[in-house]
Amino acid sequence: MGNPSIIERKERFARKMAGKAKPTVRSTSRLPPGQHLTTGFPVLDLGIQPEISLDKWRLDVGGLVENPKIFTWEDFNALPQFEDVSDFHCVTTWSKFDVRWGGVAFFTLIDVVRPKPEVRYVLFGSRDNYTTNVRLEDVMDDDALIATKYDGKPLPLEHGGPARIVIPKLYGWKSAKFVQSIEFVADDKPGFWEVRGYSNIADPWTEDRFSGGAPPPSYNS
Ligand SMILES: Nc1nc2c(c(=O)[nH]1)N[C@H]1C(S)=C(S)[C@@H](COP(=O)(O)O)O[C@H]1N2
Ligand SMILES: [Mo]
Repeated sequence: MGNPSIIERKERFARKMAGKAKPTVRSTSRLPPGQHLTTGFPVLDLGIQPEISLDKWRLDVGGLVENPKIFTWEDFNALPQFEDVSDFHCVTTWSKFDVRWGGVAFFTLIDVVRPKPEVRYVLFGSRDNYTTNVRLEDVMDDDALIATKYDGKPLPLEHGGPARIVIPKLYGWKSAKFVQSIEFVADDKPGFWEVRGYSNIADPWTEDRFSGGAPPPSYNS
């Protein structure tokens, strides 16, 4: 008795892990509308990069799950490791191709904590007090992960280390850096940018940038 939408998507993930599935193609054009390609790796944050030592680091995964868990760094890194290359799209219009992430696949985490059938959304909390929300189906793409590595090396603090979320198919603000909590819930709860006029869904392929269509006052970077 699991969450039916999870079971459905797991098959594709299993094929990818077996090396039998091709990378996800979301459109005929690799660059979503209104985006331009960057070769650097811009840093976007709220002006805070909260440092934490690995022995103090915890990841609290709970909500409507069969097996809530508070991971230490050691526990978390003992989970099966996943590496993947994906594209990253920020709503401020830069996109970066071929970002090589490493860490724990979202599917692996879901296997451990086992969300209940009524779960429909996932809420993320970060150590800079940032929050964001996504639909359960969004973390069940085969390229969503909790990243602890970038380009084969420990994830640098400025990019959200020691661990961050990566959900390539949504605008970057859904990929919480400095993550400290993941909550599986039945009812949605808009996060930091979502309450400030950014789209709840954040799909780059339909240019779903702002709720209501117009830029909120904070959009100027
Ligand atoms: N905790 C936290 N996560 C965050 C942000 C933030 O300010 N705080 N900014 C978001 C935005 S707007 C983007 S585009 C990406 C940027 O990731 P990068 O700095 O590694 O490029 O992180 C997202 N995750
Ligand atoms: Mo962003």
